[in-house]
Amino acid sequence: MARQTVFSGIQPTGNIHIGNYLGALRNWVALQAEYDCIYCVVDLHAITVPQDPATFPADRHDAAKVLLAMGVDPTRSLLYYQSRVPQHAELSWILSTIASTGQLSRMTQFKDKADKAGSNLGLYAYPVLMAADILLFRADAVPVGEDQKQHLELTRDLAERFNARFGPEFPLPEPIIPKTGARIMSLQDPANKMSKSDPDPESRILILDDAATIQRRVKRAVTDSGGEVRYDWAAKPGISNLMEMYGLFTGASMDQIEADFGGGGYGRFKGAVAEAIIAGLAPMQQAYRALDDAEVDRLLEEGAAVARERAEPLQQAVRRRVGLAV
Ligand code: ATP
Ligand code: LTN
Repeated sequence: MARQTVFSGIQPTGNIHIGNYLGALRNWVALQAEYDCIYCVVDLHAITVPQDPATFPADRHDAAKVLLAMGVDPTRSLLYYQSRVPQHAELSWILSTIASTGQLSRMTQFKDKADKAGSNLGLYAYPVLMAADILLFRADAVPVGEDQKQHLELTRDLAERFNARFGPEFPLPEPIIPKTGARIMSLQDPANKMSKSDPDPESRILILDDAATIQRRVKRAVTDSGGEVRYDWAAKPGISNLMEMYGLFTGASMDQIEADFGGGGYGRFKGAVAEAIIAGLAPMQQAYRALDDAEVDRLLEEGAAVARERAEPLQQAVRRRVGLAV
C-alpha cells in the first residue's frame, strides 16, 4: 500500500519555542519514519499580520534552519517556503468560493487576532489558505497542536463540500494531536498558551535559548499555591504545565514525577525541569550551529521545485473538476 501523506506548516513569525516543539514539531520529525511528509514554512500566512519586509527574509530563513536542526530531513521529506509554490494560493481562491463567511467569522484564532491586531481580508481568509495547503497534496494526516483543531474541522468541511459539488477529489484529513504537550501554557500565565507573539519574552522558552536563560525562566515560572508537585490541571495549572514539559523531555510518566518529586518542594522540581529542557535542546542547538546558510537556501529552493512539480497535476485535477482546465 502507498504510504499516507502528512502535511503541516509553521509561520515564520518569531522564534520557535518549546510549545511549538512539544505540540507539533516533535511529531513532524517522528512521522518521517513512516509517512510521506511535506512540511512548509507558511510565509503567506505570516503576512496576515504586519511583517517588516527588511527582516522577514531572515525570519523565514531562521525558521527553516530550526526545523532542519530539529531533524526535519530533506532527503526524506519535502521542506519549502509556501510562497514559492503558487498552487497554494490558486487552490485557496477556489476553496474560498465554497467557504461560508459565517463559519470563518466563528474561528477563534481569527477573533483573537482581529481583536489584537485589527482585521484584514487575509486574516479572515487564513483558514481557507490553510485548507488549501493540506488539500493541495491530498494529505491524510496533519500533525498540529490543540489550537489548530478548529481549522482542521473547517478543512474537512471544505473538502466534503468540494467533493459533494464537484466530485470525489479530496480525502478528509485527520489531525494528529499529541495526548500530552498539545497545549503548552505560558510560563507567566498558565491560563494562556505559550505563543511566539506574546509580548512578554519570559512567557516562553525558545529552542535556541541558552542554559542561563532557561534556568531563569523556569525558576520564575508562575506556580500555584502549596508546594506539592501533583498533576492536576484544575488546581495546579502552573505545576502541571511544567510536569508535562519534564515528562516529554525525559520520558517520565506523571505518576513517576509525582513519586520522585511530590513532596520535595517546587525549587528542586524546577531545577530538574530546567536541566531536562537544557539537555533536550542541546542536540538541536548544536545542529543549528553546524548548518551552512547557503546550503539551507539551496535545500529550500530544491524543496519548492519538487513541490511545484508534484502539486501541478493535482491542481490540474481540481481545475478540471471546476471547469477551469484547458
Ligand atoms: P503565534 O503566536 O504567532 O500565533 P504560535 O506560537 O501559535 O505563533 P504557530 O506557527 O501558529 O505558532 O504554530 C506552529 C505549530 O505549533 C502549530 O501546529 C501549533 O498548533 C503549535 N503550537 C503553537 N503553540 C503551541 C503551544 N503553546 N502548545 C502546543 N502546540 C503549540
Ligand atoms: N495555521 C497554522 C499554520 C499552518 C498549518 C497549515 C498547519 C498553515 N498551514 C497546514 C498545518 C497544516 C498555525 O497557525 N499554526
